[in-house]
Amino acid sequence: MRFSTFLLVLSFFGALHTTQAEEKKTNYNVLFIISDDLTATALSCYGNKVCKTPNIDRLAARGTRYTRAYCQGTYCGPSRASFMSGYYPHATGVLGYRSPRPNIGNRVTWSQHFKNNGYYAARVSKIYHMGVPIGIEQGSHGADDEASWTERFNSQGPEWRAPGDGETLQNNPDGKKPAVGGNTFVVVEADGDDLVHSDGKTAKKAAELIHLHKDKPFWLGVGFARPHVPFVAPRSYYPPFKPYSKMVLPPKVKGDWDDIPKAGINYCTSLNMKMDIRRQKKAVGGYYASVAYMDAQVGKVLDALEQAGLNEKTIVIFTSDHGFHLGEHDFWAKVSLREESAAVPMIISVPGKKPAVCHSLVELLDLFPTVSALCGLEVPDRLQGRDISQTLDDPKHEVRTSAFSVAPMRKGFLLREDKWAYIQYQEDASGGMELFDMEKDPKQYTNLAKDPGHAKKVEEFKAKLTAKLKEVRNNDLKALPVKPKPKRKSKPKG
Ligand SMILES: [Ca+2]
Repeated sequence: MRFSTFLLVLSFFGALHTTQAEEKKTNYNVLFIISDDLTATALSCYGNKVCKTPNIDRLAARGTRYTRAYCQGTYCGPSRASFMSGYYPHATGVLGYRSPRPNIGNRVTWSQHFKNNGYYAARVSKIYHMGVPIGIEQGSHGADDEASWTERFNSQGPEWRAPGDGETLQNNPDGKKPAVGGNTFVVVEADGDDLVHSDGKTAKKAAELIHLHKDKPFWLGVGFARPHVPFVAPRSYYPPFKPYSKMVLPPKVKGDWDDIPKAGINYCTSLNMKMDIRRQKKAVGGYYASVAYMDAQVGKVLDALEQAGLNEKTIVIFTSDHGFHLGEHDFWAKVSLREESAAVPMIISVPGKKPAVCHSLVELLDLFPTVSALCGLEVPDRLQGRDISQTLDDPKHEVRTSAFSVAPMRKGFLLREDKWAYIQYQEDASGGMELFDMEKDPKQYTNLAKDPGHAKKVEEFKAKLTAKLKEVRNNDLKALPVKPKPKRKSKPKG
C-alpha cells in the first residue's frame, strides 16, 4: 500500500470512528422511574422537612428538577395512557382505566418508538394503568399495551395482606374493621424486609435488567406502586413518623369549602372518609413511610445503573402519574385539580448537563418528544407534548404559557398559568368554576371566580379552555368518538 492510500484508509476509519462516537453520544439509555400517587410535597428535594427522600434527592442534585410539572389526568388511567401515547386524554378518549391502543391504532407509543429504533424496551411493574392493590396482589398486566415492550415483568406483592400491624383508617370509626383490600386508606407496618413487597421485587428485577442489557441501548420503565394505598412498608421505615400524633396536618380554614362549587369538593375528604384527627395524622405518617420505602427502592435502581457504569450513558427520569392530597382543605387522595393533586414531581437527568431547578410550566406529555429528541430519534409531528430539552441547558427557557390537566371523573379541567390556576367543571362551565391567584394565594384558599373584579379574567379563561379543548381534539386520530363517561360512578382504581 502506498503511503497516501494508507493515509486515506486511516482517515476513512477515523471518520467512521467519529460517526460511531457521535451516534453513541445521542444513543442514550432511558431509565424512566415512576411512582404511583406521589405528591411532590412529600419529597425532601421539594421542601418536605419530615419525609426524607435521599435517593430521589441525589438524582435531583445531578439533574433538572421541575417545580411546575403537571399531569394530564389526575388519576392513573388517563394520566398514564396520555404520556405513553403522546396525546391528551380528550384526544384519545381514554378517560378511564383502559389501554390507549384501540384509540391510537398502529401509532407508536413512547417506549415502542424506542423499540422500533433498536432499543430493548421493557417495563417492570406499573407503567400503564394497573389496579392497586388488586393487580399487584394478582401480579397481572392491568391495562397494559403489549406492543410497547420487548419484555414485561410484573411484581406480585401481598399488599394489605402483608403480615404485620395493619389498620383501616377510612370508614372505620369504631375501629372494628381489620386491614381491608381495595382502594382504601390502610396502614400496614409490615414484618420482614423490602423484598416481601412488590416495590422491592421491582427494584431487584430492574437492577438485573440493567446489568443484563448494559451493552445495548435500553428504554427501561420502572413503576413503583407506593405510596399508592394501601400504605404498606417494612417496619424499619416507620420510626421517623412515630408516634403518629407528632405529624402536622395542613391548617384547617373555617369556611374553606364555602366559596367553591360542589364538584370542587374532592371525592375523598376527612368528613366522608370518617377520619378523625388521629386517623388523619396516621394517614400522613403511613404515606410518608411508603414514600421512604419507595425512595429506598429508587436508590437500588440508581446504584445498579452506577455499578453497571451507565451513569454517563443514561437519561434518568423520575416522576409520578399525578399528585395526592394529604389533608389540604380536608381533601385526601387524587382526582382534585388543586396543586397538590395536579402537580407532579419531575426530575430529568441527562449526562453532561448541569444540575438545575426549572420553574417553567411543563407537562408529563412533554417527556415522549423531549426524550426522543435527546436520543436523536425522530419526534413524530402528531405528538401533543412539546420538546422541552432546551430547558435542560437553560432552565429559564419556557415552552408553554399554560399547563393543562383534566379530572374526567368530575368533568373537571385545569388551566394553570404562571399567575393563575383556573378550574372549570363541565365543558360549558355549568358545574362551576374556581380561580386562584397563585402569587397571593398559593395554597388556594380564596376562589375568585365569582368576584366581580375578576369577571373578565374568568371570561378569558373560559374562552382559553374552549380553545384548548378544540386544539386537543384537532389531531391525527380523526373524529374518534370521545367517551367521557366512566361506566359506573366508581372510585379511582389506581
Ligand atoms: Ca396513580
